[in-house]
Amino acid sequence: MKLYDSAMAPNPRRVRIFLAEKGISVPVEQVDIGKADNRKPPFLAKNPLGGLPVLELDDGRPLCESVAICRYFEELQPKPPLMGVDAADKAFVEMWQRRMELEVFQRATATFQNTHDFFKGRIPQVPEYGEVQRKTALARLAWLDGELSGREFIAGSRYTIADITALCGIDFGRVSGIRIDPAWKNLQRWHEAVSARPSAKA
Ligand SMILES: N[C@@H](CCC(=O)N[C@@H](CS)C(=O)NCC(=O)O)C(=O)O
Repeated sequence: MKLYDSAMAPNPRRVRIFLAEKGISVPVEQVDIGKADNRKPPFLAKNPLGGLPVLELDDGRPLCESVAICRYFEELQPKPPLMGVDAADKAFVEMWQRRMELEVFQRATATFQNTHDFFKGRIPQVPEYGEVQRKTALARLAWLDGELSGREFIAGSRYTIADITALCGIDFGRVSGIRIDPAWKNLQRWHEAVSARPSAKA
């Protein structure tokens, strides 16, 4: 199999961290988003939507969507569990993963896409929409700070894919002015802890 990756982009980072936590290594090929190589025919044959990452399976099928790729590796190698261990735990991890994706990660990427020069001329931008996303992302971080007052990680006492999605969303948000307020002590404590894991460098 082969992972089509982009070292600078937040979605591929989610998969790289997930793999590092599992201790799995796979062949990787970088795709240059800056040169829009992901929007050209050879790559579009793998993912017509142009998004990274893509995992090409041994039989040649391109598996797209970061969480689907993580799910594949979770099934191949369940330990350490990053997507829950029993019916209720799996459901709660899914709940928090979805919340982190929709409320933090996607708001950070929507802010970037709608306000940053990188996307000027590449996609239609609506800066006002980006500003709304920035403000909402910050409100969600304040909410998350409160949630983390009673537990170590996003979905409970164990590190999961929800932590990975939140970390990648928050770190990517920095370039768009989405930062952890020093008053948010719980979120700060959590961010320091998950950033200190070796996988965060993946
Ligand atoms: N929903 C997809 C999103 C994939 C995506 O949009 N990836 C970004 C990188 S974070 C990308 O390829 N951006 C470049 C572009 O859209 O041209 C996933 O979860 O993997």
